[in-house]
Amino acid sequence: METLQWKKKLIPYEQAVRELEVKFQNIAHQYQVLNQHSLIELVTGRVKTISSILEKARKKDIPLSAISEKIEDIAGIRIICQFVEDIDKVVHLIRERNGKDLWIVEEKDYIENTKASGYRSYHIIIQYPVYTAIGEKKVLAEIQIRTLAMNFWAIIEHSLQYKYKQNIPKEISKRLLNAAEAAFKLDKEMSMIRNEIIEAQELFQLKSDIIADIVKNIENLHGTGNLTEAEDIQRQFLKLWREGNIEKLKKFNQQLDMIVQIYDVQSLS
Ligand code: 0O2
Repeated sequence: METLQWKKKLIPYEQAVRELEVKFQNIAHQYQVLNQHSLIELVTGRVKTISSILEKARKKDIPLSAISEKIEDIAGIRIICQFVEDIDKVVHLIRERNGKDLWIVEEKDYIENTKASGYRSYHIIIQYPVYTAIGEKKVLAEIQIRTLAMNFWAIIEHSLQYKYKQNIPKEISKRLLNAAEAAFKLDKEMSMIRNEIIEAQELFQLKSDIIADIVKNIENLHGTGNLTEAEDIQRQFLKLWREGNIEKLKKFNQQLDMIVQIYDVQSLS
């Protein structure tokens, strides 16, 4: 296939990856804002390189004319979560969109059914419609959902597979299996203290939200021209900030809200 044809062929996949990345990044952001802790740590996407597409087609005996129906992961999205439990929630969110903006073709649960290599991840193959400058096309895309630990292992193992062209020496394979077991244990241990970790993350988020609010209020006060009062409040805030007591900071911010409101009313009258 000529280079230009490849470029044209890959356009819908590039668009699908960009759109899906934005969609899942939005979910990640909105969940964080609403729940004060993250469901999705990271979303990445890529279009398979021409060389990898050709390699896969050769390995699976797929004619070039059939690659868009037979190779499911030309468009690939990876969703990374902190905890195994979060994977179920992400899967649920994707299933809820089935038949709306995407169509689920297949689910592959390599977490329940770990691969012989030690690979763990949850895959959802979807059909996704894109509207490009060259028309409408429904493309297949693979969404891989995994934890940070699963991702770490998979990235390392993938590099070794590439280096050894699928023939990883026995000794290294054994170590990789041990590492997969360690990643599995790490996920399990983290799940045991998940509530503790989430509480800590929520507290951190709450504190940074309150501090951002206080700083905005002090800036507003500055804007009303009450410089002496604003500086006095700034000093009180820095003292409380050093103390680090969230309840006191919260109360301080509530009082500050009222002061700013009074000045706003005065400036209107
Ligand atoms: P790349 O370079 O990441 O794109 P199937 O016919 O369903 O058995 P297929 O299409 O290979 O065969 O599907 P499978 O097994 O679900 O794998 C799809 C993708 O999952 C792979 O794409 C990898 O990204 C990842 N994957 C699957 N098994 C392993 C594994 O043992 N180790 C690692 N690191 N990743 C794995 P590609 O095209 O193989 O690779």
